[in-house]
Amino acid sequence: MKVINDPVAIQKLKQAERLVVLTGAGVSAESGIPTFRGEEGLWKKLSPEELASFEAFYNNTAVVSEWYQHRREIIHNTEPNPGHHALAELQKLAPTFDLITQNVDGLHQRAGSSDVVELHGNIMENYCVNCNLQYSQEEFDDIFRHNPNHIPHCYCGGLIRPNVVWFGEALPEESIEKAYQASKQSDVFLSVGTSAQVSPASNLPRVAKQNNSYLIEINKTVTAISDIVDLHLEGLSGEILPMFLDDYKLLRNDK
Ligand code: BV8
Ligand code: ZN
Repeated sequence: MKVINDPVAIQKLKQAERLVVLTGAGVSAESGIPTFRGEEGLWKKLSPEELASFEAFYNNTAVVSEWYQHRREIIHNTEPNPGHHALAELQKLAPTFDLITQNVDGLHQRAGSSDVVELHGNIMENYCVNCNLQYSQEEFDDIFRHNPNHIPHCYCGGLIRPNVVWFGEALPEESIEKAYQASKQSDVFLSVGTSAQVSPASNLPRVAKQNNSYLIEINKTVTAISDIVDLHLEGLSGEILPMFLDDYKLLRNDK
């Protein structure tokens, strides 16, 4: 076995019917997408409240819209990494599998994962705050390019915003409800590449633990939940997840 050597972990993974994975910005870091709170974090200079909130958008529409365009540019030029691909493979092998992500970059879907629960939305989708008209990224780019002061207006005159959940905004009811149910019913819960500082997503590992799920964390450092996990695998998710997948195949065949 490459990374799963703990006998309890081996037993739990052998028996597990329901595997739930929660991912954060760390799984996309090796694709070249900056995380939020790390040393190279997006929010090193400007704080999240100054950028990822409706108030910031409303008061500083051009700056916030440019920030999202900048992030879309980065995402557009990246590829899923081996960690994303390993999770897509894992989904095919586990009896029941739920992938819950805090990321808005869509890389899990591009790697082949399906039924991804996007707790914080998707940065490539946009809608009008006034009439709710949806805009594809191409349509948005066109409006943005033709608007010299970078204030993206809908045909109805309203402002067009990214389809992401900002601080102080409720998560999509259906997504968070599905995530809670899956976490509660999980046999093994993997928390990968998240600092576990943003609620309500950060409640999910705790809900899993309270319901006797076996908690595994993959992160390059310790996090806010490291004290409650059963197994902490330290390192880069792009390296650990493929090894985790290999081990999982071995122990499932050895049932
Ligand atoms: C809500 C927007 C209620 C999209 C994001 C005090 C004051 C004000 C608010 C609060 C407060 N206390 C709590 C709150 C609530 C707040 C919150 O939790 N704030 C935190 C900061 C304290 N939460 C909210 O506001 C949420 N809404 O509660 O609404 C409500 C209810 C009903 C009605 C109305 C309102 C909304 C939360 C969503 C906010 N939106 N993003 C965008 O622009 O992207 S949050 C942002 O953080 C991202 O979505 C991101 O996904 C999320 C979590 O961050 P991580 O993914 O964990 O990333 P981070 O950089 O932190 O960590 C990366 C990790 O990876 C690190 O651990 C690192 O070690 C590791 N790593 C790095 N590289 C690798 C790696 N690991 C492995 N391999 C590697 N290669
Ligand atoms: Zn409109």
